[in-house]
Amino acid sequence: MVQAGETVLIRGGEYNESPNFNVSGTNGNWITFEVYGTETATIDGTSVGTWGPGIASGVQYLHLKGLHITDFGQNGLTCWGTNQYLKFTELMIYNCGSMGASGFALTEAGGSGLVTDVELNGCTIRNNFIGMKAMDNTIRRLVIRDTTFAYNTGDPASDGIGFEGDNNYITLEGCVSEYNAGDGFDFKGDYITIRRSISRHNERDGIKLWGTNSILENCLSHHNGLLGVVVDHDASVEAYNNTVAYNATAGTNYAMFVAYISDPGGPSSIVLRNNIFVHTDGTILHLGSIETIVEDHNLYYTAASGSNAIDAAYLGQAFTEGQITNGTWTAQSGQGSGSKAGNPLFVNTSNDFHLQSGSPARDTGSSASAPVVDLEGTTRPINVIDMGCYEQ
Ligand SMILES: [Ca+2]
Ligand SMILES: [Ca+2]
Repeated sequence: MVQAGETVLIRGGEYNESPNFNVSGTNGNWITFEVYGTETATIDGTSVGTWGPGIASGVQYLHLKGLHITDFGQNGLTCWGTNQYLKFTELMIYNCGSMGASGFALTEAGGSGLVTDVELNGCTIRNNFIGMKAMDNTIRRLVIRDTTFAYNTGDPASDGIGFEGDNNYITLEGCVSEYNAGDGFDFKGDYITIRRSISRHNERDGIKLWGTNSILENCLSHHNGLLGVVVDHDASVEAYNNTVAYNATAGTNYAMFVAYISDPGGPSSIVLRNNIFVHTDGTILHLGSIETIVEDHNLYYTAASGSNAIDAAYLGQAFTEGQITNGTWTAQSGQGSGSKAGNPLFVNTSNDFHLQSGSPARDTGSSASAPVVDLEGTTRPINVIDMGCYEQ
């Protein structure tokens, strides 16, 4: 029996089994299951059964590193509740969940108790029915770094990572969610921070932030089917140095929607600073029921003729790019300091959202609240702060 503080090394090969991890370490003496060296160890559900490996209810201080998990009809990996202090490093979970389940269910129906203080680092969750999910009100203090959610396409609601419900204190850094059938990042809890992350080519929304006290910084949301960024009613979000471009590929929609209309509730609070919005099919920014707003140093560009740049429903007015440029937006709203309209001159409008020289977004941002590094980790500023997720 493995003891607290010990590491179990797993040799390469294919393991046709579904292990139940039911051992706990202690504070400072974690138990680690780690694939040996550069070998590849795959837990393969073929002819094993439907449920992939599980973290047993009550397990603490456990670290899984390097395992591949594939071909389970239910979840590839499941935490069964009342778990605290778990780490998952460089896992690859793929081709799981064909029965309507997930690659990684951080919590699952039938589990019991909160799952808290969890880290994912460098994992890949791809080609599952759903990517990663959690049940309502089951997660606290989760950090996900450098993890990719891709091609999870089981049905039209299959998110890359979707934590629908009241799951709080979650940070994503350096993550990518792409080519999923549903949303890229879908978080409906409070205290959510998404930084230096990319959501692209998902068939529904790029980034959903549904709760209060949330931060979106240095993110890139592009070529998603519906909205680039959605902030719900009763929410509060601060958004700094994001690039939101060429979303609504499935048909006319907004680039960003604040106080989402289909979920009635109280007004939302929003801070928008140093963001770039480019949009080709509809109005760029919808501001619904607003409690407080701070909007400055953003760049707006729409190639849709006749479209407005800002639909300020809370003022009962909409504003064109020209009305941002000529000061009408500022005069009516009291916002818009340093904001402008114009083509940001991306290097490539399909896949490279760095700014060409001469871009109106270069050296025209605000230093207030600007993140100290950009999406790629480049120290900000170079010369003066740029708008958008890249500093040059
Ligand atoms: Ca969703
Ligand atoms: Ca600069």
